[in-house]
Amino acid sequence: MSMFCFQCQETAKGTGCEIRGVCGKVEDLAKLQDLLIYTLKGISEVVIKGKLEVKNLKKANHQVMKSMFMTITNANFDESAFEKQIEIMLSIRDELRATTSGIDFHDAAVFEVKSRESMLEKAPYIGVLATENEDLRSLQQMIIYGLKGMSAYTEHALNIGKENTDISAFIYEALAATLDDTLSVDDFVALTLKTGEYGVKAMALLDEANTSKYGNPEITEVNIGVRNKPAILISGHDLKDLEQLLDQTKDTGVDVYTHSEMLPANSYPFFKKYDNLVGNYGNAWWKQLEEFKTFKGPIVFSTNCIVPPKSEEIRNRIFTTNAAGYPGCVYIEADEYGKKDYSQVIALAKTLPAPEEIETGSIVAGFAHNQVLALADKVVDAVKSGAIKKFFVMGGCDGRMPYRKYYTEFAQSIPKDTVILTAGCAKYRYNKLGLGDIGGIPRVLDAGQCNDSYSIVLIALKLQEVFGLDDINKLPIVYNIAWYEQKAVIVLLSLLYLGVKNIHLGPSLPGFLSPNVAKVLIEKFGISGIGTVDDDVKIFA
Ligand code: FSO
Ligand code: SF4
Repeated sequence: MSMFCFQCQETAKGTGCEIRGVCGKVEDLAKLQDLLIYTLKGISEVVIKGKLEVKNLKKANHQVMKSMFMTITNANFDESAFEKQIEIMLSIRDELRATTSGIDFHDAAVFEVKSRESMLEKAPYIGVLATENEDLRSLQQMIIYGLKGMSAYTEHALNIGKENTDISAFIYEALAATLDDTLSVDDFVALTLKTGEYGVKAMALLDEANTSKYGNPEITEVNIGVRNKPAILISGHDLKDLEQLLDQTKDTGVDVYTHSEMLPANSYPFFKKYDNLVGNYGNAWWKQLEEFKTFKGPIVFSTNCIVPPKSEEIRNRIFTTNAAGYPGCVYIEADEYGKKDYSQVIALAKTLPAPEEIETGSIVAGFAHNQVLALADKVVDAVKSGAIKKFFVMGGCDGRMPYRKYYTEFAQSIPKDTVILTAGCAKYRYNKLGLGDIGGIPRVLDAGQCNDSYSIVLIALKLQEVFGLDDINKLPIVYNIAWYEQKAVIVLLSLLYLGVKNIHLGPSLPGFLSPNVAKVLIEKFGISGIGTVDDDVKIFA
């Protein structure tokens, strides 16, 4: 076995990528990512055992977030970026350790590597499989994956100037715990729920950052057609990047389109002032290779999900920033104030043709919590009158595997008196089906990005309050969630922490769940997989 990774839904055979990642991650990249995580565990132990004041560790806190984010599925394929990040983190670790004394540290807090070769030599001993007990391994990895998702969300919030050092303190606590061999399976089950608790805090922080800066999303018809001007496509989740790109393209004759998880940006009042924000181009992340060919212009990846571009022509048009990276593509660095210079992207756009039309018309977005709560009376009346019988929470991720057509067929097959609440790129499986409305309430209410699952939780809590229910699980809501990568893991753990039961998780249960851990999730939380569309529609109806 040359590598081992089982962090995403598309993991080979549902058990683990051992030769090369289905996502395109190769052996050396996998090793460098493992070593980076190991280094973060070491830093965490120094912080925890050394009782360091997390509030004073801004540089470490931010770099830990970035490092975690870099290792999310298909965020960063650039081995040199990982080598550099490991060096940065080792120097932070050593600086912090130098402030402590008389403490006996784990190898992760003291090991040294001097070169890429020594990094690659060290890696096979510290990866996922180094934890021999499969239940401990399963729980520890689930926690680490949750922390990766959490770090992604807190990094976006930080880019808008909001942070909560309690979340960083928890990240240290949880990562350090994975080095502590005195902890039991029960301890890690408790830590898993605590990860969900901090997941809620992270999503709330990002929601606050986004809405305080960009306003509350509002119902918006988002154009999915094109105009006849050169343009830049911006993908990923980072709204600050979109803001800077729009500021810099204003009056240049270059248009901007959102892609994939950036679609919800069109619903924020702040972004409506930009005439050159045309709308959304294309679909979920996995269709990008096809859609980048017809888009023609430059593409900015503000985060994952990158599909390795096969052609040099497309690689030359891809720019990355934040935690994202791809070898051979230009990386746009922020200056010390977080400002980025997109001039080379804009200059390239001017030399390229306008996007080719692949769709026409519009889709409706913007049903985040504030907007839905503004319609609360209407929604409650529709439920009381029986016009709406049930809500299906179908948020999460999309993916490239053909079996994901389940979600399209499921959305088409559920009764017409039901409403889908969605967030994340899973929406692309059913947001263009024209599923109609119920008394003016669209049957697909799109709350936004995967992190806006927080909005769905707020909506559920509001409905619970309005209907005077003592348990969120008594609401007429069914959870049929799709997952792909680690942001979905933190969303799931957050829902479990909030007491949501009987979540159906598909298209397959995570490969990182050991049989015993899966049993705990099934028995304690009623988690289950999915079946056929026909069977599930009957079960859920
Ligand atoms: Fe999707 Fe990718 Fe948002 Fe993820 S674009 S899969 S869970 O990164 O983050 O929903
Ligand atoms: Fe495999 Fe997913 Fe890991 Fe990529 S991220 S190596 S596809 S398990």
